[in-house]
Amino acid sequence: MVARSSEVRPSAVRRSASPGAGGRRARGAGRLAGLGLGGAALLVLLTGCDVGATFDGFGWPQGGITPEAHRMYDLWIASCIAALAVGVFVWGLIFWCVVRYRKRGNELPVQTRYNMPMEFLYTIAPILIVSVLFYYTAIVQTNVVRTTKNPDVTVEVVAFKWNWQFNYRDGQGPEANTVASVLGTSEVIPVLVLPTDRSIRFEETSRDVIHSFWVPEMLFKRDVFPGKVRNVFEVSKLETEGAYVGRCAELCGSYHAFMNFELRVVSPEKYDQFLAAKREGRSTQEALTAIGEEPYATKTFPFETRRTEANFNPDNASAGAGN
Ligand SMILES: [Cu+2]
Repeated sequence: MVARSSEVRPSAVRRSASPGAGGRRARGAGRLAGLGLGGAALLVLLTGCDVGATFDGFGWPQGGITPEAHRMYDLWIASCIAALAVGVFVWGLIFWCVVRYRKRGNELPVQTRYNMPMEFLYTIAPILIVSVLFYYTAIVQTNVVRTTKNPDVTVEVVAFKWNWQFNYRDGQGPEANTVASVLGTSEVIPVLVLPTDRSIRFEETSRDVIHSFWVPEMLFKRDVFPGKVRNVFEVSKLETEGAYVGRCAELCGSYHAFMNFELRVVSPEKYDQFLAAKREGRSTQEALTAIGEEPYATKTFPFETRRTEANFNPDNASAGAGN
């Protein structure tokens, strides 16, 4: 930076050069900034469950059903709190400057340059903030995408236009065998039955285009690629029994929006019985009935193509079947 001395009045140079008021002010601002940063870092350290519930998750979906979902949720809440803390601190400084240095006459106010504490603060504070956010993001991300050698359950997710097949496997990788399978059709929504309290590995592959496997309550989605790519992710356990809608989250064609499935989380005992029934050759609906579950999806329904003659020939609607 080149000093343009013509802009700086001699009085200003004298005042900023003196170690009195300017130095104290800089130290005060430095202390304030340190306090703000420390507070932000502390807040990031805290998991913000209660705060999140109070503020409706700051826009993040609540009610995750995996430990990984809770960690992602906590990271989001803590990041929001940290951002708000920094925001409030900056707004405070702005308003303080507006009031403290409001116009008092026609003379140009003191022009301060080369204030090392301030310049240092401007540089270090953002680096610190980004470092703290990066640190916690890296920890959570590593946890979420971690895979293990021997998960309790391995399910192969096969996506195709516009439905899903779920293959229960006897091992990992493409060489493992399918021991039971659930297939979605135009009439029946595929129900993916999985147990609570067991680690589950999802191995994804597509038969045609790119899809994306997404259960909103897992707070996680991952693209499903065609070809040799097997996209893999794991959850350490499913915590809550129940039925959850699953979706395709990648625009894959005309009926992408209707490419739904249902995740049915049951007890480990029921899951074993379901799998045994399937291995005996029973249909998914029979196996679900056998374990006392609703045989068909309860959270979503097969899509209606609405392909009537009226859709294709709007001018001849009266001659067609539907309108
Ligand atoms: Cu799709």
